[in-house]
Amino acid sequence: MAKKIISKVAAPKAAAPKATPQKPSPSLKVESLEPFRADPHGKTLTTNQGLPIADDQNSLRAGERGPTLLEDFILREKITHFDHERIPERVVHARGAAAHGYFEVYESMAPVTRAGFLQDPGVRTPVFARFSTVGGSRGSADTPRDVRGFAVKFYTPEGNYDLVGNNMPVFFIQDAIKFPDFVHALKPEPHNEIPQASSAHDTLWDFVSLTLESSHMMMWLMSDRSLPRSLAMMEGFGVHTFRFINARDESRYVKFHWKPLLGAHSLVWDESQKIMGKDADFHRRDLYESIKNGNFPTWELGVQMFGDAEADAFDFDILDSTKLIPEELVPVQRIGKMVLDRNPDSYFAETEQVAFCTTHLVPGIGFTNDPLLQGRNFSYLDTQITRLGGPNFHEIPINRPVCPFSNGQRDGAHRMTIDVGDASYGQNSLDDDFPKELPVAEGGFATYPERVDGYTRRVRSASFADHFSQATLFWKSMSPVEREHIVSAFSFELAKVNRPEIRERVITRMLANIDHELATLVAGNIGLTVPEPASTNGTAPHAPKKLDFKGLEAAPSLSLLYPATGVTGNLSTRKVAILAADGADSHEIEKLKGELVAHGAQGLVLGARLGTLAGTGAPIAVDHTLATMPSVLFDAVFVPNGASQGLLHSGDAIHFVAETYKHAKAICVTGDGTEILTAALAGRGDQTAEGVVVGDTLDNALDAFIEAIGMHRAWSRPAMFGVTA
Ligand code: HDE
Repeated sequence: MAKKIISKVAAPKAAAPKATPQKPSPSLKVESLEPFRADPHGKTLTTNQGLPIADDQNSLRAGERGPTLLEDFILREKITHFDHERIPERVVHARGAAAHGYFEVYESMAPVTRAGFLQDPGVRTPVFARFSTVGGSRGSADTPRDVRGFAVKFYTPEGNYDLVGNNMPVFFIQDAIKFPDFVHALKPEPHNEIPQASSAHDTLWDFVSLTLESSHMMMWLMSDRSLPRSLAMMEGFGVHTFRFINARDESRYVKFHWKPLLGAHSLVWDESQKIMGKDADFHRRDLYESIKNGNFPTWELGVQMFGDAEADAFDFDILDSTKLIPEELVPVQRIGKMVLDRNPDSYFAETEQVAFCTTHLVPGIGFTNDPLLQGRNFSYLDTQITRLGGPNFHEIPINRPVCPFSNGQRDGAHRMTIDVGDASYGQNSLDDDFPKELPVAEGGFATYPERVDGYTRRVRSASFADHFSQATLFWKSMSPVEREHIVSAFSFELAKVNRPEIRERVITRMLANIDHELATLVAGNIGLTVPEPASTNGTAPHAPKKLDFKGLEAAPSLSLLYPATGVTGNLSTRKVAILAADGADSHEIEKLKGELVAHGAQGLVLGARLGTLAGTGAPIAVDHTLATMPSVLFDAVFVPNGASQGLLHSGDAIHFVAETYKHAKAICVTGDGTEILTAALAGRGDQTAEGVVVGDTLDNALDAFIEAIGMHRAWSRPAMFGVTA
């Protein structure tokens, strides 16, 4: 069936997460459909009023060496604009990267929702997705230990719908009134603005050890989920429970999920820290390059749907954002897919100015009384007014709905629309009462008529009282290597906390109530012992009773090693370093590069210097120097036959292979390339370890190497030199 494209944005044919790179949508087409997208090509340089400029190199002076004249309005216009180029960065989620794409539903969801964009598999709805870190400022690095924002704007014919989620399914707090406290504790400390983009400091741990509702989320934050390998390799979650409402006004609850086709995969902490220094733009570069190379990031939209009876049967409250519903209890149904296939042309105009609001809703989707969501529904509109300078931010091109919009709102800073007509109020007789309301039956929005009853009180529901059961469930659901990483993460962060009483409080009040082994291991690493589980903030009793998840002891789908979560075997967007020197086997290098491209991956030749190397056949072009591209920026390394003489004296090359081994990534050496491996392992690593492929020639090593790269990491590989990854 021919695809209908419902907007100004051209969409490509189909997503190919693997294999053949695709061409992004041609920008020319986009430009002709989006008149505000300006291309300077072929244009004359002018002032903002259109005055052609003859000299933009020199300001107007009285005499060749004299003072600059106030009369120089061209200079003043240019500098005045420059002086005002910055807007306030986002209070949280300041650092982000984004892309355009489309969403299409697999089959009509009409039985459960009347949302227009979820009705017709023949329609592609344009989207703009922005990913972000939370704590760091706009100029901070991409790979700190942090939650990632996952915000998607759907440009539907019924208005913009924003699904503003994260890459973790729960949150730190239960009530919006705690959000400023949490963010103040997370952000750099107020007296010296240290540390940047890091949770490893006193105020954060002070807050969470006193606000134990954050226990579950802290487990996620200390897990590998906070270190995504790439933005395209992370899951997304709507977090709150929302509603689907169908044409018969029937409602059911829904939790939203984004499932990456590349699988969810993570970096290791040592790597993440080094990447912050070696390439602070690691994630945004990967997103940009993947799209440029035609390897379009793709997610499936999943929903967990359930009714009141199921909600009531849970031991926890579905309105509590510190709880998730294990997929093992309510399966995730995949209902459509999102493909990101076009990079923004202007970071500022698009990625920075995009304004997400949880209140940007379409008919067929509704809120619940989750107190966190209710607070967010106030916050997002409010924050945009400061950030984007007034109430007309919906007129900025990236925020404009693709459908007509009309109402009596007028004036305000940066008003773009020139409204025609005498009446800016309703009801009016002057303009025949236009714009008119649309009855619900014809598509007008109606809030779901939920019955609400109760006394006006400041109270936390008793159904929100348990803070540890799901944290324990998470711990029990982790594989051994993920548990090791969680222990290391807690140990690292607490070792950075200066006040001993805070360190102790985390052990006794939080970890001891989650799992005794976890608490003991972390305590041991920071020089403490674990007493009996201590009493908590008064909401949970001594040694709190654990909730029952219908007998579920663990939820395997939460582990990154669960096959449907950490999908393996897809090499798309992976980067492989080829260490080369004069004498390297040109044929092997060409062959590997070709094979990688066929898998949607890339092989890049690294040498001591730029230029070409004398290979055994054709000259070998060096893509990058070893000094600029360290191992942490790659997924695997190949040392071809013939390169060893040139590389053996290179500390960078030996370190490269050793570090790749340490981070449990795939290694392939052929012929005399083994000498580099031997030098790198220095008698302490294991050449037969998982993910290390040694071959006489590439021909007999290639399949095993491709498989090893597709595995993401060789977790069984023993830690080298006693340093864990
Ligand atoms: Fe946000 N959050 N948030 N948040 N949030 C913002 O809005 C807020 C929460 C999330 O790429 C702000 O435009 C409150 C949960 C994302 O532009 C602000 C509360 C989740 C983004 C704000 C929360 C999120 C934001 C800052 C607790 C996951 C970035 C700038 C009640 C479900 C969107 C802005 C983008 C941004 C408030 C909690 C996700 C201040 C008050 C839970 C992905 O309005």
